[in-house]
Amino acid sequence: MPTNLPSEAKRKWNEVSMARNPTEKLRLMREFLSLVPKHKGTAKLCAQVKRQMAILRREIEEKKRRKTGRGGPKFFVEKEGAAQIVVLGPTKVGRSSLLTSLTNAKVEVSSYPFTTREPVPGMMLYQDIQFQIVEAPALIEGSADGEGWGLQTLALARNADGLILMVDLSNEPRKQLELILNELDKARIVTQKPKAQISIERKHMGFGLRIICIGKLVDCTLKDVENLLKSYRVNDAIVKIQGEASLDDIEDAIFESTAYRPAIIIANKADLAVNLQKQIIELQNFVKGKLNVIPISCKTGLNLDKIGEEIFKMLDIIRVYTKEPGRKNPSPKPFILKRDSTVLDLARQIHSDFVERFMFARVWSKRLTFSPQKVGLNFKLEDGDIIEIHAR
Ligand SMILES: Nc1nc2c(ncn2[C@@H]2O[C@H](COP(=O)(O)OP(=O)(O)OP(=O)(O)O)[C@@H](O)[C@H]2O)c(=O)[nH]1
Ligand SMILES: [Mg+2]
Repeated sequence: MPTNLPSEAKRKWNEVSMARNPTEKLRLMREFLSLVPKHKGTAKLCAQVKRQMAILRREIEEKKRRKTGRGGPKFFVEKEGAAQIVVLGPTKVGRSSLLTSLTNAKVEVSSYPFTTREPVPGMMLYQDIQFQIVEAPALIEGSADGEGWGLQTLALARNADGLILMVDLSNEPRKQLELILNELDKARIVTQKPKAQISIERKHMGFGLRIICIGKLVDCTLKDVENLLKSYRVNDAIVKIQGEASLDDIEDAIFESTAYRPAIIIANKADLAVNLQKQIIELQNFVKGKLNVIPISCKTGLNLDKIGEEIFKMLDIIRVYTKEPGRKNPSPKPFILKRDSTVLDLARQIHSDFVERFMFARVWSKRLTFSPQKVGLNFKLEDGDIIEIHAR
């Protein structure tokens, strides 16, 4: 997004980023837009800012409604269990049917469209952990531009740990998938790990600019990045750059970060499919084989027992069982960590001062030639490992 914005506009965007009050933020965004010259190079940016304004407007409305006690749908679902998975799809694909098949949730299944109007959570057991499955209201074309409850639905997806993209095999599934992916794209949510991952965390005045670059800068130097950030008055922040990032990627992140959410595609109503095999291949080709497509039927129960494992695989997580020194058995409740986590990551999760007090750990694992093995903070953990940490 090479926009070449005038410096007043850049300065204004900094005011937007720093504003905490939604009404104030909205006013500043309007002022920002008036400072942006309108041409082809800025069209995308303007659309994006307008979308952010629409989200803010909704937020303000919702707050007002809650104050006056007029209720209205609630769009934030507190996370529970090992991960929160949001089920997205057009109406009538069977999102409620899936939720009732997999979880304890009570939700209405009906042949009428748009039955589910607010997010409904339920807990699903997978081996020894639980996933929270949340049915989102239906997506429609224009959801990302504020149609229906689209903005809240997409905010729900942004907040999730993973997504189920659900389509109906008896009703043009490829078109349905295209719709879902389009709306996600507009809302800057991607389902494939982007080349660059950039986060900008604003800090108080006087903090200074800290750029942490784990990865590679493409076509630019660290100095260029610093100059760009300074031109936007980003003087006090922690900027993390992962992967392969270009200057454009960093400019993009100043306006809105791209959220990466892993996803699987669930193709429901396999019992009604005319040519199941062919349809599944078509869907796989459509996403260039980058997302898993699982045919299921909520009616016959086909493949419902495979979903837990698919979710687990997509999340790229591992379970680690801790054991207190002297005890015989590990705790039955595992810690959930990202794949490739080390003993250090685990120690941090257990307690903030655990790392300083750490002496050594013992790990039991099937993959080790002998167990237990004495290890240090850098030891890489794997799913199923049992660990005993010795600390001062
Ligand atoms: N044949 C068949 N019908 C199904 C299947 N799954 C769901 N249905 C039917 O599809 C219709 C819609 O199901 P819901 O689960 O309510 O769909 P939804 O996606 O939650 O829809 P909304 O919340 O209204 O947007 C209902 O009539 C279900 O009985 C399936 O696997 N096979
Ligand atoms: Mg529903």
